[in-house]
Amino acid sequence: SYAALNRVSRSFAVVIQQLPEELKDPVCVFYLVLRGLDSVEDDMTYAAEKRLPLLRSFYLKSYDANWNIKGVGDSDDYRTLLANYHKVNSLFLSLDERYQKVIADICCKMGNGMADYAEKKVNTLTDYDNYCHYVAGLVGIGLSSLFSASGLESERLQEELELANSMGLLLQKTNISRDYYEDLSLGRVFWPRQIWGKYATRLEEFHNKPTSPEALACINEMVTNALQHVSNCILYLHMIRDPQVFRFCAIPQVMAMATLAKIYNNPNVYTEVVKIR
Ligand code: IN0
Repeated sequence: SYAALNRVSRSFAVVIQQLPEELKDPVCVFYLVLRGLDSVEDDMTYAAEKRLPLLRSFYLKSYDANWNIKGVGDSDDYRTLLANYHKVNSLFLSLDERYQKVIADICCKMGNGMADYAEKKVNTLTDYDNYCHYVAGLVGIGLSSLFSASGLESERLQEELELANSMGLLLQKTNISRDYYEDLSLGRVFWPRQIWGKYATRLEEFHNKPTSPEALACINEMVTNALQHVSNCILYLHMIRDPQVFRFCAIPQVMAMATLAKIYNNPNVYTEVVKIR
């Protein structure tokens, strides 16, 4: 499973491996299960009649030590992950039941949310927050439960659902803001119409006129929307006691902040994928 982890995530694998021993396997499995679910969601060449039911039932597959699926996934690494998914399941089944329950419960909620959103568009700011809750906020909520279940963090952490949700929303909104060009090329739209509709009648207009005042005002509003979650993220990080758990949580947030600083007022967002070093 750690080899699989290294394949699907270059830098984040290192961040997981520095966690306290007790949490390494649960978080590694949680991450791979979520990546598996993502791979199903993202493979638009996989027919919706099969993809949506699989998203909804994906959490059950973890209990089947032999389950895998071939030919699904939008990149070689993701196809490899799903084709060897039985290995993730055997590590899942070796985990303490408390951890299994948290992982399966979040996977169930997320898969259903993804399937619901596959049919509808992100129009309002409420839609935007709801979609991000399903794909990222739930990750924060699940991680909090794993941290509390390990005894390394307080019982109170898993009750702070709003703070944990904000941790995921800041990361996901940063990705969505940064990935305008990649998502547009792939025919997917995650920017809420309630924001971009103030500055254009079609989302492609920004790509054609990246330095226009409207295009810059729009990326700036996307960044400002993401920044709303910063104070909750600081409050969440403040509750973490274990230094290794703290680093695990803080590193992605620091990278997100650096990305937001880089994409603010940056016309290159509209013509390439802007990456931080
Ligand atoms: C994550 C998050 C993550 C880490 C630590 C604490 C978190 C608290 C709440 C929510 C999410 C938290 O971090 C990873 C980071 C990552 O995968 N980085 C990639 C780079 C990239 O751009 O893909 C890398 O290879 O380094 C993250 O982005 N997500 C994630 C997924 C599962 C888990 Cl267990 C933790 C994805 C997402 C959608 C933002 C939640």
